[in-house]
Amino acid sequence: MRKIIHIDMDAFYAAVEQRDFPEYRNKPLIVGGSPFSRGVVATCSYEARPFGIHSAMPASRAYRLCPDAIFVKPRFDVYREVSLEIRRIMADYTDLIEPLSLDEAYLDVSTSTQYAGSATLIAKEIKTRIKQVTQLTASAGVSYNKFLAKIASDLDKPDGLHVIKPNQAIVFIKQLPIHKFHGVGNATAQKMRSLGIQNGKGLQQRSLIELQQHFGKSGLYYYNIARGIDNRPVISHRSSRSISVETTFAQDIIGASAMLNELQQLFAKALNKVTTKELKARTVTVKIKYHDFVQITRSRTLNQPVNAETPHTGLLMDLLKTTEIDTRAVRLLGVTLSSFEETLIQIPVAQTDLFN
Ligand code: DCP
Ligand code: MG
Repeated sequence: MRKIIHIDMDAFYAAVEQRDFPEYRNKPLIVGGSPFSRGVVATCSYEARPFGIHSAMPASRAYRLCPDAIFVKPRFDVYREVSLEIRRIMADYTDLIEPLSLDEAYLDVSTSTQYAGSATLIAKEIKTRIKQVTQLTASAGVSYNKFLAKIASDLDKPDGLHVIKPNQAIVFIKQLPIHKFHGVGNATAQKMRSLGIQNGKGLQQRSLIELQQHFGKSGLYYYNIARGIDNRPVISHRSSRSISVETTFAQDIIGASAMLNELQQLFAKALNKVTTKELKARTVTVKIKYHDFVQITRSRTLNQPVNAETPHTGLLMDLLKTTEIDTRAVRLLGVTLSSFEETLIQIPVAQTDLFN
């Protein structure tokens, strides 16, 4: 049986702003968007939540719900700094850390030695140290798999610590409303409700074949999580050696400009994934599958890691020039980023000493 912790910071961007600007404390604060713009809310402070404001809501709507709210711009550099601070704390307990975003990560502490291997006490200490170092609160979920740990971290927010033990899992899942299942989006939740599945109990009552008929490949995942089974490993960024995104076209495409347009989007997606994992990549590979399934790749390794400022249009074009895209139709395009450098490794030793 594994021991998984999921850590998620509370009202992350908003909490950082309230920490750095005391005048925002105890007030409804909205990060991202402005009252009369078309932007959206990135997040809001807990004081703003009773008004019904939440992430991804149009800022104009948030303003109507709470005209007294303070709107501020996000400061991503600061959030990234804090994110690195919390990752460094986590790294003292395990190498198996899988960040999902700046404020969230899974930890597999199955073989950790602190507190005689008690995941609950380790989670408690991580929360305490995050508070000491960043003055921010985090919520932790502890269980024997990712699915349950992630749900648990949400249950006692803010500043929560919730444990779901193996013998509690089935009963817990039974009462869980279907939209709270991670991996069940709005559209799927809607579909499940239309099938009479309201909660975990409803899901438990469906056969595997039924679920596969309605939800295809995801059917097995739903069948398993309804029974508290989730064997997905925690994959640390250290263990990933490349990140790929690809797309197969409904209709084959032909010609450099159509191709370039697609590749730019794939590149942006891949770069986003790499950045989320706190990695930097130096090699860009383009994959092309022609209409007849013949597949080629072209790559280039740069001296500097790629980032949003990299003149990638020229780079992608250079790679395309050595292919037959102008004469052969293409059914699939992909971009892979590799040759990783890890952001965490670059932290000077003197700084890490702070945590010893
Ligand atoms: N975020 C965003 N856009 C979204 C969702 C989130 O920009 N649609 C950003 C802002 C959040 C951060 O990511 O502060 C973390 O997202 P969470 O979903 O964990 O939300 P919070 O940490 O803000 O609140 P909670 O306490 O509910 O976790
Ligand atoms: Mg959060």
